[in-house]
Amino acid sequence: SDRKAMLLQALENDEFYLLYQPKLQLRTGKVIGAEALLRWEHPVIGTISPLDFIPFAEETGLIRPIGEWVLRSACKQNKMWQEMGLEPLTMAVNLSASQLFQGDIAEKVENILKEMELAPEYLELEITESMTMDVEFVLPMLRKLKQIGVSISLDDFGTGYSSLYHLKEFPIDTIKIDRSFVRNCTIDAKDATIVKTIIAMAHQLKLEVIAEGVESKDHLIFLQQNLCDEGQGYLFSKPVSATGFAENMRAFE
Ligand code: G
Ligand code: G
Ligand code: MN
Ligand code: NA
Repeated sequence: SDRKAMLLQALENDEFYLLYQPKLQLRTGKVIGAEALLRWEHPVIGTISPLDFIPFAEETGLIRPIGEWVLRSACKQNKMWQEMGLEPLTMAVNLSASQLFQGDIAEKVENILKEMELAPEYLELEITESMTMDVEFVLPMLRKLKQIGVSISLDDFGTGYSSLYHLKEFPIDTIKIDRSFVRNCTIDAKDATIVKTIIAMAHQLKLEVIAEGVESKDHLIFLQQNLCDEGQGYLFSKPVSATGFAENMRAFE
């Protein structure tokens, strides 16, 4: 189809790029990681959001080469930042469902880390609950990935289905509280309770917890008071280019 040809061409013509958003340790205010976020710059249409092409890329199988491009580029960038002398960061990459259903995803990840000479502790994979339909197949994949030494976070936590089941079964390291709960946590008692309860549950399960969509000083204070480990959001930085990110890091230091 036309759309498939367009996506293939995008890969060939280097129309994809990544933006990076910092993750901060809330206790210290230190930047400890980054999330890589995919963008498509089409020569005629302009910037296209992953929301508008990832589902199609999944249907057509093109998510495989695109996902591999994202992993390789994000790991390469992380290595470059280390070589520039920035404090080492954990780079988070979003994995889509069909990438986890590739039988060889762990080998792919391992090869990319080797190729980039990046230690596995500096890579984190964000998975969403909607993708976790077939636990029996996904679980061995996640275990293999964990064996390599990368970490795994459960993205958009609380919005998927049977969240607690996944929390129990999957070898995850971090819960990402969905930004829909964070948005009104300082003004809505229900959201406040949900956020506090997710933080407490994460800690009792010996998991780290990060809040997404931290947009205000009030959000930050609430999250710090409730001992949320990390935060990510427009208050700290919107997603920026690799160059912009490195400049911000230097400014933070
Ligand atoms: O960056 P933005 O908010 O526009 O991202 C929109 C959605 O696209 C988010 O849900 C995010 O997780 C997803 N996304 C961003 N980059 C990638 C990527 O490289 N791979 C996949 N599968 N999803 C991504
Ligand atoms: O689903 P995922 O968490 O991967 O989506 C990340 C997306 O969230 C990015 O596309 C980014 O643009 C968006 N985002 C990041 N910080 C904020 C924020 O503070 N507020 C809102 N509304 N969106 C954010
Ligand atoms: Mn994410
Ligand atoms: Na999310």
